[in-house]
Amino acid sequence: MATPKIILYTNHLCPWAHRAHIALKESGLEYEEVIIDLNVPREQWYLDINPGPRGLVPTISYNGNIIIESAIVSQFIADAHPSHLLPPSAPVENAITRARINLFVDAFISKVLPHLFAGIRAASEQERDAAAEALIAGVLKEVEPLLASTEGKGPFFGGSEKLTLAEVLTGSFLLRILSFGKPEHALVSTKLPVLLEKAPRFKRWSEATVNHPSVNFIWNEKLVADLTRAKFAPKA
Ligand SMILES: N[C@@H](CCC(=O)N[C@@H](CS)C(=O)NCC(=O)O)C(=O)O
Repeated sequence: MATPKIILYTNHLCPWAHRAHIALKESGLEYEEVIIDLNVPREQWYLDINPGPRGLVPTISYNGNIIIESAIVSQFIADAHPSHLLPPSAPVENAITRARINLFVDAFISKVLPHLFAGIRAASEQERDAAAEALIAGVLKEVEPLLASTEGKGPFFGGSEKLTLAEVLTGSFLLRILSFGKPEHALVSTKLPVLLEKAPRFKRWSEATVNHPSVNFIWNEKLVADLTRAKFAPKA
């Protein structure tokens, strides 16, 4: 296959755009990067590329084909360049693996992630602690059981030794979950790191994921924490 020409329109502080970086890096694909300033209204040229109401990031141009929405972009990359991230959809065992990854990511995004944002926006200590408790409850009920296949095997989804699409789609959020509760940021309850000890599979999986170079190469913990506070945390 000829080397594709890929342009990634992105912003390194956006967890959704971050997914595309992980997918491209882990697939070993070269790409040109265009940073979109999210602090100013999008220019018309970008709205022409990504026609949604707000001109979101990420967008990729793949040999001139425009693809938007981070999950679709990441899946497209994994489909167009088959690798350890995601098996081709047939035979049926592969389709089952793909369904399991989709279910896992859906559980994480819908049952765990909302409590991270609730913790950041909480107006009181009590609300922050309640959000951390709800986050760990979501992990224990929805995510920990789906990580049973990592027991005694590789740390990534399904017991893989290498990243999978599951980590591509969750890694940027895991970076935030594991760092925002540190005392130096205290963006969510500082009890969160202790609470996460209750979920040993999640702990091993999430730590392996955030320590992987394809996941953390654009991550700037302090900058993201400071900007997240400025944008979302209630003003004192
Ligand atoms: N559902 C979209 C969400 C992308 C998204 O919300 N991106 C934000 C940045 S994190 C954005 O571009 N916001 C536009 C703005 O802030 O003006 C995806 O997964 O790609």
